[in-house]
Amino acid sequence: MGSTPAHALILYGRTNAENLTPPASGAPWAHGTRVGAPNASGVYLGNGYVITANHVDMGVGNVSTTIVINNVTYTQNTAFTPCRLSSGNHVVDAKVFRINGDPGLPVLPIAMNGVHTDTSKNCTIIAWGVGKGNLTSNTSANTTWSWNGVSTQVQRWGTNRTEPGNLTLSGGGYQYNALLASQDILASSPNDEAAMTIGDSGGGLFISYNGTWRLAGIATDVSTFGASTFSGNPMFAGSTRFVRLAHYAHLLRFDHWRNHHLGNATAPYTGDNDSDGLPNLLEYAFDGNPALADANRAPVGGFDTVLGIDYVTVTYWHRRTTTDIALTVEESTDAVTWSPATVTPVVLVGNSTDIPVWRIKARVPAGSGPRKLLRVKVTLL
Ligand SMILES: [Ca+2]
Ligand SMILES: [Ca+2]
Repeated sequence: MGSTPAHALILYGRTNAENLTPPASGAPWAHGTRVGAPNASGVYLGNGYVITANHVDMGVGNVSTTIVINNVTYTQNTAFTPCRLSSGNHVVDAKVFRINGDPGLPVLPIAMNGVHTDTSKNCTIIAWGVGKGNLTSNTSANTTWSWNGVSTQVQRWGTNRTEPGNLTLSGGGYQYNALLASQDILASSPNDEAAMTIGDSGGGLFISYNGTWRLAGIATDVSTFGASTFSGNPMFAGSTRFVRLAHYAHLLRFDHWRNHHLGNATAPYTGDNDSDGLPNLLEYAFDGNPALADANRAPVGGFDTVLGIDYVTVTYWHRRTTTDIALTVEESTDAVTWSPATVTPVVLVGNSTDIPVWRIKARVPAGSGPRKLLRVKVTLL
């Protein structure tokens, strides 16, 4: 594939001063996120998590210095290492990171695989990239605009339509299912027809299902760099590729995970189909398989002595792309009253963006009492 990072929207029939306010369609404009600087886009998922393209440069130290959501600037939560999505042998050009603070926005629905058709659908794209530059070509077959400078970078929306068919993209170290949107001047709303530019990487593609807007794609790359061509002829029209999020949302959300593994998005939290003693919610948090007896995913207790200090420990797996649970270590002396423990975590497996499942040992000083108990508590947000 011709792979070039997508970085804002160019609209076929509009100026850079248009489509800068929430669209009348109700598409989730407030969730559009600026990831700067360097400049790119993202989508606010809820619960303090933002999703963007994995290839987006977060900046020095993997930290974005300017995150703008709904006109408010946030800082990145540096206690959470940004975490890439991967599933089976698919290495996906998408990652999640966390912010400090609460934008007060609801959890954004995501298209569910096998439930919400995402191909051949009208969509709205929201992102922060540069706008239109000069008209560089205008023939009977196609119309091309160059991309403008960073001073035109702003949050903008446009529309498009996803192409039919299954598309798997490979290249640049990535492989993933993708959605494709091409720049068609014969579209139903040609003036709002959107092409993506530099700064749009990580922007969201949204589809409305019976009035509910769902995130369906994360922008990853464009067919041509530096200029965008609109055409009524597919041979000439440029295009943008998106991570097809329905195929990976089971890494992000418990209902999608249940749908993916159990064929039932509302399977009980406490269900234990594989009789391995781990209920569904814990299988999700610890990256277990709810259809395979894999009790080795359960937390394990132990003892450590470090520099003469005795610790009790609990070692557990954590799928870090989960955006709808909180995981805390609690301690007790009587197994009746539990309180949050002050832990020293040690990452045994993971500790990088590219390893989405970490194995973590949490140490708590044993103290002088007769006993101390630890547990890992998983709360669905
Ligand atoms: Ca189980
Ligand atoms: Ca299991």
